[in-house]
Amino acid sequence: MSLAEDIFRTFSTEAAGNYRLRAYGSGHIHDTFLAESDSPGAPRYILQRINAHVFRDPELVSRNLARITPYIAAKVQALGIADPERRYLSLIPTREGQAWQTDPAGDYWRMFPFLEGTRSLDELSHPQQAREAARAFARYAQQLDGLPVAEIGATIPHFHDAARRIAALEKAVETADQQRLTLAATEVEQAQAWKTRISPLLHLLETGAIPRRLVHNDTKINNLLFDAHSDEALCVIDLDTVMPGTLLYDFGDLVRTCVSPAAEDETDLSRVQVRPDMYEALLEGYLSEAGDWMQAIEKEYLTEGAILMTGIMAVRFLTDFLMGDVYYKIHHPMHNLDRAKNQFCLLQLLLAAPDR
Ligand code: ADP
Ligand code: GN1
Ligand code: MG
Repeated sequence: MSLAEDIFRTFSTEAAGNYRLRAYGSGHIHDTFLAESDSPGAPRYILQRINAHVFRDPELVSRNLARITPYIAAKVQALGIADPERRYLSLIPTREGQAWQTDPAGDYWRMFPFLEGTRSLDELSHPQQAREAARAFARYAQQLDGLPVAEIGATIPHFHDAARRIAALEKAVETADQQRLTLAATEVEQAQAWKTRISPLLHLLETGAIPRRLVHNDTKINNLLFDAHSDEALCVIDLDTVMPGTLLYDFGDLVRTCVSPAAEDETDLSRVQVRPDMYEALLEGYLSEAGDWMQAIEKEYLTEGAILMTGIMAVRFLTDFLMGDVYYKIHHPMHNLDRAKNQFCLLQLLLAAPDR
């Protein structure tokens, strides 16, 4: 029996039939498994091993999750909407009643019900999906608003700190092998230009003029589950980076992953585009949930978030390439460089977009 199967059996499930596990999803970080039974109608589950290289304190990640999931569930239930179960993530406890399980190697595992009748999208095809996604992530930030910041620890300190990301790139440039450095020379220059461009925004973030609050911090579009048969956005997932940040991060990462018809690793850069209708739908959808809880300065600078986050991702992919691919899962040797080129291309297009 595999380790994942052993771990699966430590969680409390209905003992209906034999479960089989297989790798699932297109996330870059955790090891995600879908558990399916051979008994028709038996519930399915998502089992995940937390990536301990990325999350240095997996116990904190697990504790945060055990705090956040019931909090959001209660908020969703209070809305009185039909079928609330597909609209929040919940943890399946272990047979001993714990919110997570450790294995002999010291890794941390958790399990969720598989949210049936949902789908995750890597690219969007209609503005209606973009509007829905933006509303869902804005609502999620609003739901987090009442959770005391002090109760949630920073699972990745300085996660979207652009100055540190640039510093890490500069360090990687010093130690990278010559071949990788030559391949990445243009992108290293592009990173420096971006650094200059965002300097006024960084000042507003550093001084706290743009407020820090609990946000999702990883609003990539495949971290949202849509209804399988409609464009309705149902459930925000991948909650490990819920921690203090700014709304610019959430809106920005959403723009980064929704505005182009091409995936973030598309190598045909002519396919990377800023679709104006998508962009408008994202902004309109996000602001439609803004209400009083969002400050004027947050609304004013939301769109700068796209420049910030697209640049941060470009720099992170580039740094990982120069470091020898130590962070993101890659599927071929140039994968991180391809992602970086794609994101720098998107960044240039966003900077040139007339209505941004
Ligand atoms: P990663 O941090 O590696 O991106 P995620 O938590 O985002 O991990 O999970 C990876 C993918 O697994 C998601 O993009 C989604 O497709 C799928 N997934 C995760 N949790 C669930 C769930 N509870 N129900 C259905 N699908 C899920
Ligand atoms: C990672 O976990 P996933 O695949 O949703 C990364 C994000 C990046 C994204 C780029 C914890 O997100 O910050 O934006 O890849 N998550 C972490 O695709 O580093
Ligand atoms: Mg994910």
